[in-house]
Amino acid sequence: MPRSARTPVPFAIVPLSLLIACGRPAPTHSPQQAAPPATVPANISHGEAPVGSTETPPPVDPRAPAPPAGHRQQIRLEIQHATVVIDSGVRYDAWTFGGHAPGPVFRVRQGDTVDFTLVNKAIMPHSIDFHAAEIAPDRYYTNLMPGDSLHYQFTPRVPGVFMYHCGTAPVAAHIANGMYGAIIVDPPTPRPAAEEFVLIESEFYTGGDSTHRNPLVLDWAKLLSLAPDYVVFNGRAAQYAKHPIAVPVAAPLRIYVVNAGPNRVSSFHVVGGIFDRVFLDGALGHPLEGVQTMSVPVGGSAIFELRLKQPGIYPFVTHAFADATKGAVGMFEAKAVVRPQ
Ligand SMILES: [Cu+2]
Repeated sequence: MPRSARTPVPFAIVPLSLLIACGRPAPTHSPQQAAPPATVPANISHGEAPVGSTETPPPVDPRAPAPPAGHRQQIRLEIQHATVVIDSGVRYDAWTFGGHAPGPVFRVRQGDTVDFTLVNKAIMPHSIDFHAAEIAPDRYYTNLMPGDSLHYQFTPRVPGVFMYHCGTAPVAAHIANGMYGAIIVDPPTPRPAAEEFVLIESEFYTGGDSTHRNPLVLDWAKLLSLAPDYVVFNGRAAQYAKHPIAVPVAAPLRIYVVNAGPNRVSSFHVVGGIFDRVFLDGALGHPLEGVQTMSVPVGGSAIFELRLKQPGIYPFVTHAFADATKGAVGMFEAKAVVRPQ
């Protein structure tokens, strides 16, 4: 649909809290303000200003990877220090799995053999902790020296979506610097077909060059104060507000949400929707039903299923709105499916 044909949404029906959350760009360096913003910037809003375009893909594809073939899954990860973009024009000196923060999303099946290799191409020790595995940390989650590699196998027993992260001390610094990702473990009988997305919530605590000429770096004092500058989905502030995720109206949606933290609990919510089912970690046969908002603890996850009943734009947020204001906001754009005549 051409942008000019988009039906404007009257300003009056947009909740004030949402406008504050969506309208204010994430702070660039010094988030502590004495008063909330009095005006609504025009970059992310509803109707009266552009909300982005689904014709422009978001920086990070939120779609879940396809289920794998076979029962032996090879996973190889390289640890790299890399500069990543955490907001428009804001670069961050990250520690990563695979050059990006978050690292790649993996998908395996319950009972598969995961054949895992980790290679440390960074200049300092790192490690990896798979929440989907049940193995001895002192044998497998050990520090890997620069240039070294590690190889082992594990068999995921519990279906769900699980965090992985660097476990090297101080763990908070390694996670805050970008060392986390997600692995989906499918049950033996696949879940019903749906449009599937992965959202990894995390925080950035930034210090360093306030002019942004150089990449920002971790501010340890902010981290210990639980005061992030950015709270983001998939590594970048408000990217899916600027580039809404197109979905068919009324189609089944499944959202795999992992909260990497390292500090802030997520209160995941879709404005205009009610979750038909929420699966907490491995609670495959015991979903919660009819849920408006669900906490996703740091280091935890949940799988959300819902349908967006009418065409329109549906923000998703952490309903802890200070964190949404800092970038943990995105939008689904539910569109009618045009079938060929
Ligand atoms: Cu690390």
